Amino acid sequence: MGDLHVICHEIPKLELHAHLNGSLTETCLKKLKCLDSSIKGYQRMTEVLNKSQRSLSECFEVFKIAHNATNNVEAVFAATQSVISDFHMDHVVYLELRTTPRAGQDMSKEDYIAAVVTAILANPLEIIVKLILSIDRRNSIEQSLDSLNVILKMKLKYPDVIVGIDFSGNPAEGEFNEDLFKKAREGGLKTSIHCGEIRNDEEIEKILKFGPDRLGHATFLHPEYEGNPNNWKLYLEKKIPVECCLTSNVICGTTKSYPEHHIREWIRNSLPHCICTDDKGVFGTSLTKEYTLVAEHHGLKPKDLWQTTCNSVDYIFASDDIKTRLKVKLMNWYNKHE
Ligand code: 6MZ
Repeated sequence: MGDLHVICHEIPKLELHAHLNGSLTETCLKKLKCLDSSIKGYQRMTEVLNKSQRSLSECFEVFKIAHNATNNVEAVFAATQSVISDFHMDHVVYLELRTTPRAGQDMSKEDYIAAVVTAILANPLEIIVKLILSIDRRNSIEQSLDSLNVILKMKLKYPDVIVGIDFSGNPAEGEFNEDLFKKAREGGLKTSIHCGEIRNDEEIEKILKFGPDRLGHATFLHPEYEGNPNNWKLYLEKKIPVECCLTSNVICGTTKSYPEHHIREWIRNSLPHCICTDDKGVFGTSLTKEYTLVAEHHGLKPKDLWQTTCNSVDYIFASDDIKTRLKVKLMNWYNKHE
């Protein structure tokens, strides 16, 4: 195996934690006919973000620009196509895209979801794409229930595309509601819950007890975290796969540095995890970059990265048939590059 960055690019990768509107590049915003002044604002904000650590709340300001650019169905469709194409070019072969259904100019939440699904179904590229729909934590319980009902209705219409539900948004706002996600689970949705992105031991405990299929970030949940040690014990009982997003955590200042990122505990203890981008547009990253960073800062060899990818196949929200196809693809790749 050769040069690290080249290998990281070539490995057929799986992206399991990517927010649609956080993944938009400037090129995509231009295509969406976003105002020049907004694109300049986006450029300025992402440049500032990528030069120094910011607070999470500052990072959340950037999403507003992307949201303004995707407030009609044509733009949502085009944005989805563009993000799928970017991941395909980064050699991602399986993508679980997530997004928060939003009503806008002449657009209902149903229309928003339908636009994303239509773009996924029309995708001609060699990349399998599934959809996870997000509930924004800042919503009231009534608003969240309304979103959930829409999501469940659309799940019945597009059962093969809509596979899961996510709980995300500014972690400083709102709280996890177990009943809501129980209802989602009963409706056939897999659950990926943002957990412990900031210190919040009570919520982490609640989420772990609920037992989602996957956890997003899990930053303040590791053996060296000085918070509630019972949460780590609880985690070890459940061993829920964690979606690790290094650059996002470093830029948002929830992790001090790449070498200190909590992925090291998951690697050291062979705990289930996958490497993800979170918001590749906002944080100026790619899955290839994230793989390279994990290799550089946590001593993983290309074969270990390949193994991490193979392990991730077991955590996806898709059929056994798709899992088998992905494993065959990864095995073939390995045999050619050994
Ligand atoms: C929590 C995040 C996030 O849904 O409009 N989002 N939520 N933590 C993060 N870490 C930085 N990054 C993105 O994509 C943008 C939305 O995803 C959530 C936020 O709610 C953000 O507004 P969509 O496609």
